[in-house]
Amino acid sequence: MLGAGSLGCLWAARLARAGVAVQLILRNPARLAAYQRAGGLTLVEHDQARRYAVPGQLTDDASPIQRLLLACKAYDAETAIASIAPRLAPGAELILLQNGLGSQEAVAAQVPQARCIFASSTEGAFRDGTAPEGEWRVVFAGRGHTWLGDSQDDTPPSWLSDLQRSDIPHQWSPDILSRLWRKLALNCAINPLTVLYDCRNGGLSDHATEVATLCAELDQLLQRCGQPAAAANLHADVQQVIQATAANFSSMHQDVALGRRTEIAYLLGHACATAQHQSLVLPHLAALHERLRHYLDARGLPSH
Ligand code: NAD
Ligand code: KPL
Repeated sequence: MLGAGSLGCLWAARLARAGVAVQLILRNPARLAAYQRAGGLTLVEHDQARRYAVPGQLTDDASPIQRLLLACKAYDAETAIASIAPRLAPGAELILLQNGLGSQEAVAAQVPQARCIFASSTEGAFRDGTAPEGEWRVVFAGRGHTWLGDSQDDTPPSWLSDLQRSDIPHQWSPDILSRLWRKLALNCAINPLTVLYDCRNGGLSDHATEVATLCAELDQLLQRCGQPAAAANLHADVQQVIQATAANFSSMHQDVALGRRTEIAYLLGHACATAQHQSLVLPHLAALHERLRHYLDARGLPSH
């Protein structure tokens, strides 16, 4: 497991609980020492905390890697994979848990000897930094599902049974790109506006025309990219998500509120870059991207 953050620790704890051999790869001796002082990972589920003594190791450990779960943010994925690339065994398998699009292909290009499996997850977890275990304590905040797939090869990997016995709800999905595009479109229609209007998801019902215009342009983009299934009923789905999550702050809103870098480049940035590449003019999406970039710049947050 490389990228021992919220989602990575959620996966590692459940795998360890089921007896699947898993190790955390940490990027430097200071982080490894801090992890060892914490005595392992703590997973909080239904208000019950349990610790799992998952072994830790450094990126430059000598042992070869056959199977790797990459769970860092999209903007860290290329650097993270470069740090362990020499350790990948021939035919190694990588599961890429990043949200958005763009990072997965960049990673796959870096490690042509490996099979890259893309994942899209609706599970929710966050690190409870206030606890004595600090960042090694992860709260399982939202039940969800994970779709996994390989657009180059439909064959499901044999280790899906490990996810089954670890109670990680999942499905092998030959149309993983469609799933990732659909999630990207939902995130583009909702998240930037919640940041710009500084509101919960439900607050977007006051901006219904703007949401509808963005959905129409996202629909055009998905059609042009050969993803018609990802475009089907997009606007209705966006409206339904806004209602169902009305009381929540979007993940991008939470990042900005906490002064954390967003994954803008792999969401709205990727949508706008793809439109440009396809010579497709989407003025509202481009203007939204520009407004969001200015907003982030003004707060000293990366806008790319
Ligand atoms: P996170 O910030 O909690 O964890 C990322 C971890 O990766 C951090 O611990 C960081 O130190 C580590 N990291 C970064 N670069 C590294 C490197 N070079 N070497 C070693 N470690 C490195 O992030 P997260 O919330 O777990 O999100 C991971 C991905 O999953 C994101 O793309 C996110 O959008 C997606 N996602 C998260 C959730 C969630 O609930 N947290 C849900 C669905 C999807
Ligand atoms: O995934 C989301 C997020 O906040 O990132 C939803 C709830 C779908 C809003 O776009």
